[in-house]
Amino acid sequence: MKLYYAAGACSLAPHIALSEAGIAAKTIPVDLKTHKLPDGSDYYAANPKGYVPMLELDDGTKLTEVAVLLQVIADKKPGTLAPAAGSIERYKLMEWLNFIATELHKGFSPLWAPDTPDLTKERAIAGIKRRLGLIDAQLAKTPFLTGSAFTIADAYLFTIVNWTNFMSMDISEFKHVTAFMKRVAERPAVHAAMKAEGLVK
Ligand SMILES: N[C@@H](CCC(=O)N[C@@H](CS)C(=O)NCC(=O)O)C(=O)O
Repeated sequence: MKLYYAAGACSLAPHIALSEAGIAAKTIPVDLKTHKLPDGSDYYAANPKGYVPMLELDDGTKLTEVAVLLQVIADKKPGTLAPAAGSIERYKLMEWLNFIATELHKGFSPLWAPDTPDLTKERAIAGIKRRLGLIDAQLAKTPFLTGSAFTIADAYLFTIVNWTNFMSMDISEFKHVTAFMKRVAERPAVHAAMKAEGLVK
């Protein structure tokens, strides 16, 4: 299996899932400025979407979209990182994955562009904080998003909230989210994935 990634990008979520599941994969860095691979070839030729992550299975099948890759990885080790497919618990997990993908992950998009007007940035931050409020309320009840066990939804949440460190966004008002971030960062498999991407020592 191969994971195409960029350090600290949303591809960290499937990287964490692979690490948590103990699945060996070849990780291939993509330069998101040039869209080139380490051998100089064009990433668009491998993945017309041009973005990370992409997972290439051993039979050559290529899959994209964080929420899908996370489930592909979890389903390789049933009962560890996600409830069984078809169960109501799985749909609850998918509800979180979709919320993180569409409401949180993409909510950050205006903040990455250097030419985004300040008002648009302020609105984006307000939107992110509204979503973090909902997540904080959930994490006040349970240590992880769906209960007492770490799942792929937590890997995704951790990855996206970690971006607040890159842009010095103060989220200290969300006490349960900040405690969650610390708790997840201390997991050996999460630390290993972050170390592999050069994000921590
Ligand atoms: N819908 C995609 C979005 C992936 C995405 O936003 N990737 C970003 C990094 S976090 C990226 O590669 N951006 C560079 C580009 O679009 O060229 C998913 O859920 O996987």
